[in-house]
This record gives sequence, C-alpha cells and structure tokens, in this order.
Amino acid sequence: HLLTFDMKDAIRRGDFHLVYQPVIDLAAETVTSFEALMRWRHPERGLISPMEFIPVAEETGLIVALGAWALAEACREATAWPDEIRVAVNVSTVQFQHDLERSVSSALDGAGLSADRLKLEVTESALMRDPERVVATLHRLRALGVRIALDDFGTGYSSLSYLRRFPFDKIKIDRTFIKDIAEPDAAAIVRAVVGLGERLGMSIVAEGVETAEQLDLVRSEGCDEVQGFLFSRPLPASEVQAFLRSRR
Ligand code: G
Ligand code: G
Ligand code: MN
Ligand code: NA
Repeated sequence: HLLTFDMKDAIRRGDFHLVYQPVIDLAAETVTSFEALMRWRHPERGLISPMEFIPVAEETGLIVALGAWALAEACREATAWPDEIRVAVNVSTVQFQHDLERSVSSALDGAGLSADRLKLEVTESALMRDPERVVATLHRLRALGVRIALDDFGTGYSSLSYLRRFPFDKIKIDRTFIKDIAEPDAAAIVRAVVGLGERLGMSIVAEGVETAEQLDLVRSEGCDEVQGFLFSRPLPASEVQAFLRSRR
C-alpha cells in the first residue's frame, strides 16, 4: 500500500499526534476522562483520517509501533492534567498478539503515570481471535489498575457472551444507536444495555451525543457517561486544560 512506506517515516518524524475528546459524567456533570484519537499530518496529503490509516497499519504490522507510540504519548500528555482525569487509548486486535502488556507498562513507567489513570478501549474484533489469551491479558492489565472499556458496542458480531467472558469496567454504546435514540427501537436497545451494565457492574457510556434531545434521552435511559460533539470535538492537547477550566 502507498501509505505503508510513508508511515514508517512518519512515526520517526513525528507526523502523528493525538487529539482528545472529553467524556462527561452525567450525574456529576464533570469531565471524567479524555479519549485519545490519532491524527496523521501528511507532508503532501494533509490530514489523513485514522479510518484510512489504521487498517493499513494493522495489515502491515506497523500498528504495533504506532500503538505503542500512542500509549506512550497519551500517558505523557495526561501527566499534565489533574489527577482525577483519566486518559483512554484505543488498542487494536493486532497489539494483543504483540505484547500489549509490555507496551502499556513501558508507557506508564516512561511517563510516570499511575496505572489507574489509564483506560484501554477494545473492540469486539480484538476478542474474537485467541480469546483465552486476550482474557488473560486483560486480567493482568486490570491487576495493574488499568481500566478496560468495550468500544463500539452493538456493532459487529455482538456479543452478549463477551460481556460474561471478559472483564470490562465500561461498555461504550456505539453512536449509531445514539443517533436514532428518538426512535423506540434504538431507545429500547440502549435501555437494555444499561440494564445489563447495572447487573454486570459495568458503567455505560453513550457515544456520539450531538444534540440536547439525544442528551435528555440518554440521561433518561440511565447512561452513566456521555461523549460527543455536543460537549466537544476532539481537542488538541494544548486545549485540554482550558476546556477543563471552562467547565468548572
Ligand atoms: O477520530 P476518529 O473518530 O476519526 O476515529 C476513527 C476511528 O479510528 C475510530 O474507530 C477510532 O476508534 C479509530 N482510532 C482513532 N485513534 C486510534 C488509535 O490510536 N488506535 C486505534 N487502534 N484506533 C484508533
Ligand atoms: O470507534 P471510536 O468510538 O473510538 O471512534 C471515535 C470516533 O467518533 C472519532 O473519530 C470521533 O471523532 C468520532 N465522534 C466523536 N463524537 C462524535 C459525535 O458526536 N458524532 C459523530 N458523528 N462522531 C463522533
Ligand atoms: Mn474508542
Ligand atoms: Na467507539
């Protein structure tokens, strides 16, 4: 692939950076964490979306280095934030096959960040391949104090068995359900997931909240936390502190 060649260089040159989207607790109305999202500023092509380059990085194995970089960078940047604010990092399936624990430990140690400030977001696809090994890895990460969220819940090949089998702290309901939450069917699904979360001791995050109406509905369905353009787009690291101050 055309991007493969460029990507190797780009990691070295520092052409990748992270942006951070706040996650808000609905009851307390405070920011609990920021999700780190990768961006690539290509010298000729401009900004390239992770939807384009992550799949290429996964196919070529470059995601192992890129993912380790993202973990290290997010942990480093989070050390500048107040202690109660966590950072969430997306991890790819491929990283599980390449010593994710070591990347996580070295990111935490390198930054001097306490493990309980880090959250990993995994998707169902990461759980399908070699589930025994993934379960063991997730248990060891949690034993360090790292939290685990199941991302994009409800898409893909769900998934109720995953909830029983894997040790999640949170479930993030995919934004396609939130987009349609004014419709009874989508609302019923959100409500059912909230019920599951309560029974299983997992908190529920609604992703992609864009309107005040959607916010009212996710609140009334019982979601614990929200994330979406209504609160903020993903922000450059330099704007995180100002965002936190503006919400006080
Ligand atoms: O930021 P944006 O909404 O454009 O992200 C598009 C997709 O890319 C999302 O599915 C998101 O989870 C994924 N993504 C963004 N940053 C990372 C990252 O650092 N690692 C992995 N594995 N996926 C990411
Ligand atoms: O797959 P994951 O949940 O990690 O994807 C995060 C992606 O969702 C990012 O690309 C981010 O820019 C995008 N996103 C975050 N909030 C919203 C929103 O309110 N609406 C839409 N359409 N996308 C959002
Ligand atoms: Mn995510
Ligand atoms: Na998601």
